[in-house]
Amino acid sequence: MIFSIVTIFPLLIEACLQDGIVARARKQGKVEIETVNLRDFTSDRHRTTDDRPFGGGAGMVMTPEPLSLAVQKSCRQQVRDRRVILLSPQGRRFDQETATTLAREQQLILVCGRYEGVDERFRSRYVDEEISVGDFILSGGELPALMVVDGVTRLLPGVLGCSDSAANDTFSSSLLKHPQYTRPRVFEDMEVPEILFSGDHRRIEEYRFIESVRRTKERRPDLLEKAAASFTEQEKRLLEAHGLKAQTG
Ligand code: 9D3
Repeated sequence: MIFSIVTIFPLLIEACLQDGIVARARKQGKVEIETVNLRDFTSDRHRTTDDRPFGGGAGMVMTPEPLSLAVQKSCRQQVRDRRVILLSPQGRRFDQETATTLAREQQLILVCGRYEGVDERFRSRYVDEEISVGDFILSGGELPALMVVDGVTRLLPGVLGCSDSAANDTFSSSLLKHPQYTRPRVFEDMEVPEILFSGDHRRIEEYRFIESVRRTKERRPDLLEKAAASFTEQEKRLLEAHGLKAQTG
């Protein structure tokens, strides 16, 4: 996978890629990440990347020429499966399914928006897909682009070791994680649930499943609705015995 990140803040991007799983994958050559400085594609003395909106109004708009030149320069010749992605509040929400789909591409060109947005003509001619990371206001697309790099990179072959592997529990994908404990056995007068020392792995899995459902119901009922569709009859009985009614049929 090649990521090309078009931005006016290449140092911000590089700073975030110095540590962690993505940095390791990059050093090992499992992913290539290049930052493309948008200002290198300007032609005026002040290296301008934005201008006032036609029709008036507050805020500035990113001009199309530097963006198009930066994207064209970033396109690798040998690559066949490539997508140009604009990070913008108008995009579709980034989720795990999107990450999985994007992980199949050979190159992702991530364009970080700034100011009030980009000129529509750049968007319509060069952008394949717009992505948002959630319903809150950020000051630009750089942090969202890093989220896409992180979420996609950890899905690439050989990037995760088996210990931090994607799916450990049977229900890990659809429910929130159950409470977890490690040493010490007593911390500030709080003990670890006894069941976890029982050695009875079937009952431990049941306990974890119940706690996962409890948390998901409390915090993310939207997730539980989807997950409940694939609960087995045995799981439904177990939940009912613990006062947790399965949401759907
Ligand atoms: C009309 C009011 N503007 C807010 C002051 C709209 C607006 C423009 C530009 C809001 C945010 C931004 C900059 N944000 C992004 O470029 C962005 C973003 C985000 O703000 N939230 C979630 N995902 C993303 S992806 C890119």
